[in-house]
Amino acid sequence: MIFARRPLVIGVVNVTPDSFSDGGRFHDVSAAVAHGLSLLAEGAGVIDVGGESTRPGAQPVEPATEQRRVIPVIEALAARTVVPISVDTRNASTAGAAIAAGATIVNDVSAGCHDPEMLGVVADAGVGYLLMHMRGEPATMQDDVRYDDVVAEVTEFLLERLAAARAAGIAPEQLGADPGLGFAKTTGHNLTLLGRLPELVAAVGVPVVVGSSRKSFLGRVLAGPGDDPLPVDRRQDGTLATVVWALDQGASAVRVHDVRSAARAMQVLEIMRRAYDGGLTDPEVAA
Ligand code: PMM
Repeated sequence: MIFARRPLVIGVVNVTPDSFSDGGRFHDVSAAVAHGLSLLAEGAGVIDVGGESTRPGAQPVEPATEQRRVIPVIEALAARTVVPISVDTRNASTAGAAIAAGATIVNDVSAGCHDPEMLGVVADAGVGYLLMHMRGEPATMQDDVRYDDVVAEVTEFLLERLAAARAAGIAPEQLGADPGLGFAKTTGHNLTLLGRLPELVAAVGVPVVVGSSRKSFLGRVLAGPGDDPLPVDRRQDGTLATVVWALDQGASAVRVHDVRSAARAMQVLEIMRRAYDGGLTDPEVAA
């Protein structure tokens, strides 16, 4: 499965009018395709195309609308690259249409809880399946943010959904898991999940993907005491810190909007890892 080829930077293309981070910027097909191609040039190892905003409080989008947004973009990108295209959807019909258009990964923020057909569609197609932890629906998820031990409870949920995916016929090597930063979690929960990431990685037993990019917990950490959270366009430094941390602490992939900086940070991290292992053989690097 693609996520096992770590480390990997997943570039986000949101074809939505209202995503929190980039809503409206790539809403038409040609802008979204151009953006996807630029993320590929910057080093994305997967392009994740979504047509439904899942920001806290977002209202659901009809699958037909979602498909009108993402299918032409996936078709165009799949025709231009061999890099895997993933579709960010909770809807089985959208997943099926995206697979027919060339997507080889389904990224489901509901982990198969939203649409009972989802696991079967993915199993039949034999594509990758990234399942994420969330509670309820994006419209209501921030109403349910109580945990006794967020790492244990998110891990338990992921294990249960991974078992359901396997039981539905999805091959184990096609699976990835994501703790769902920002989905039904407080700032403290998000930071705890990142801080204790190695525990979660060890427990779930499949490649772990982390999506911290531009999320509001970073805006809160970076704000001065008593200040409002920093706006989305001022969270890049924080994003990069979490990207490096997540990859160093065992994540296989990071899902980001700014691919260039994540890919370059990953490149430096990898060379430091080789140096740590005593494996620097490239004369140019060793000189
Ligand atoms: N976050 C968002 C959307 N999809 N998928 C996964 N697997 N993990 C995430 O953290 C995630 C996701 C929300 O961010 P966006 O609106 O900027 O895409």
